[in-house]
Amino acid sequence: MLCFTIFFFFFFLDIAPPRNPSWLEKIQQTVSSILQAVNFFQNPVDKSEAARVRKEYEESSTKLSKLQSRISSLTQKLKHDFGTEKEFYSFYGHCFESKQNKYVYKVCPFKQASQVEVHTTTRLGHWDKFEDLYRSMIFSNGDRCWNGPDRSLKVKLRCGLKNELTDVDEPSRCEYVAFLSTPALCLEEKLKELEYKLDLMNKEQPQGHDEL
Ligand code: MAN
Repeated sequence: MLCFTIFFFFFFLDIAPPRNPSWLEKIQQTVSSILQAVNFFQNPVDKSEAARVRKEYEESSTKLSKLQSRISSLTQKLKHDFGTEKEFYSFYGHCFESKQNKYVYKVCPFKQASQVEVHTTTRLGHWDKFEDLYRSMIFSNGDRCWNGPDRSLKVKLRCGLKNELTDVDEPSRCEYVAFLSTPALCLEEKLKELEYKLDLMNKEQPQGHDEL
């Protein structure tokens, strides 16, 4: 007990022990590390600092999860074929509608197509692919037709001043066709027209200039 009292006397007053310093120092260090380990002299916790760090952590977590979901939706988007010149990129996330008699037809490229009658929606097909050298969009595996095939839709694309779905028809039961006018096709059409005109001009030009 006496020894312990002497030790604490030196320990707290931080006075160098007169005799056998290395022995006392060893005990001082051991006890000091034990006290630190059990956090005997607890430092007061700064609660406002803890709250600030927690808030910062929560904000960063929210930002991270938003970025992760953006990355995953962009990854999904980039899996699609948007055409040779990526000319159909602007179709992504858009739907085109056309009213024909009692139905409203809704075509959402890269997603699905449907036929809506007041409150009833019939699926005409899920996005399948482009066909005819990017001149048609195919939607297949739609709702089963009674006594018939699964519904499907072929949307024929043509050059137009604006995106416009027209002429939806059902030439064979539950097999639908429609037209979509779009500026996305006009560049290619214009180029072909110019190439054709150039070709004609070349053919019409008189031969034998080099001989002059
Ligand atoms: C619904 C619509 C029609 C289709 C019939 C087939 O009435 O989807 O377009 O021809 O079902 O039974």
